[in-house]
Amino acid sequence: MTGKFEALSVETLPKRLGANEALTERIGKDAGQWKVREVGDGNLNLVFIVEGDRGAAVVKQALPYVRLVGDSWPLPLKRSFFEYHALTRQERRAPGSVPAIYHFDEDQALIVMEYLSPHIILRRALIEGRELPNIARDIGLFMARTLFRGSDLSMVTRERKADLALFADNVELCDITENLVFSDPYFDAEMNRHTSPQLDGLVAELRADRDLKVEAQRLKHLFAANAETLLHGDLHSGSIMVIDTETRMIDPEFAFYGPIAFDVGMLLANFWMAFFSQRGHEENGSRDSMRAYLLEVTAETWAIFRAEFSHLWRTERTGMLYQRSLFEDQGDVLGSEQALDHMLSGIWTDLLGFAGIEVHRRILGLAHNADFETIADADLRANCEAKALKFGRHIAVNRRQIHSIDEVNTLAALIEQENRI
Ligand code: SR1
Ligand code: MG
Repeated sequence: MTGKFEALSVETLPKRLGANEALTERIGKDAGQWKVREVGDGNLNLVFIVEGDRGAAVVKQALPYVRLVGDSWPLPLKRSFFEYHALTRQERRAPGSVPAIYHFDEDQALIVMEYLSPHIILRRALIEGRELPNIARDIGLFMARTLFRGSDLSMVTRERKADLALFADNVELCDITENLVFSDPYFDAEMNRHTSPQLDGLVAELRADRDLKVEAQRLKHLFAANAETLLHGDLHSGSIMVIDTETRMIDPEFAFYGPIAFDVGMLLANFWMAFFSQRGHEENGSRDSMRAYLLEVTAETWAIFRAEFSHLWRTERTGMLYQRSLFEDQGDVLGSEQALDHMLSGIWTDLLGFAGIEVHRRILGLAHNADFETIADADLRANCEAKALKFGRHIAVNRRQIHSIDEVNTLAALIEQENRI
């Protein structure tokens, strides 16, 4: 299928992809028998599950506009190209962590990939109160491996620069993040919304908070100017699919070269939001254990990330940064460890900033998350959101004075215990 872009539909897919070998090999040749469902529940794309007599596959297709908003907001199809290239790199750098790719059609902005079943979206699992045993390990490893191996700590610098140039063209998706995450939440931007009138006072306070606005812009600067590694770019709990024994990262269409701390901060923010939203999903203290679990997951994810990043630093540091010739080869292992500590502590400080801002944008901006949105009682929802906002503000503005994840989690638990904000 080549030529002019045309959006697929449940009805047209079998006819248009019926001769695609990547699909027929996996799901069966008789396209007339295929069952097709459109299941896309994200903000941007079409996602079809196609089942035949031999198996199933996913067909993901970009639309030339933002699905959440409509065709008044055009968005380049090229995001599918970036997603495809990010997935191939992630699979190389963290094998088994993303869906297998069967086929990519650039003209049709379409990726045919592995159907993960019975996996569900992590966000949904956390809303349901499921305590998945392996997510901290799996996501911590994924982040450390992809972020380390996509940087000048590991790559041949010529190849990294070529890759940097390739992903630098993902301008419009970066623009979404630059506006929706770092700026819009802090003024009365057109597409913003929040739980009103319950949060009106707090929202006005945050938008008048000079320290917070300055910090958000410093983080935006870091995001835009620190092309440190190939990021997933949108690593939240809606971009992860799980079963108890397996975790897979999906949807890296926002991939570009940015600061390591961005992916880690976004991800942890989504665990902290899941934590603050639990009160809205519980009956009679039934989520006490889930709350404890979520805080443990944040601590474990960060610990695994640190440990794996450190391991890669010691064993795979082949890039142009902090060369072994300056340290280990001269017997100066302590120098290399000092540099590692310095790097990890920078990532820590910055991830707190990114996490705080991510919490804010999911409550004040355009793209909210189901953790809070599925709380039907607006007063209860606002109460959960207000606590999260207060937490986000604290960790973003005070990030240089916070030195451990236990400190952050103690703060989260204290704020969560408060009755009203
Ligand atoms: C208009 S797109 C809104 C959000 O959806 C995506 O998943 C990203 O998180 C983006 O910020
Ligand atoms: Mg997405």
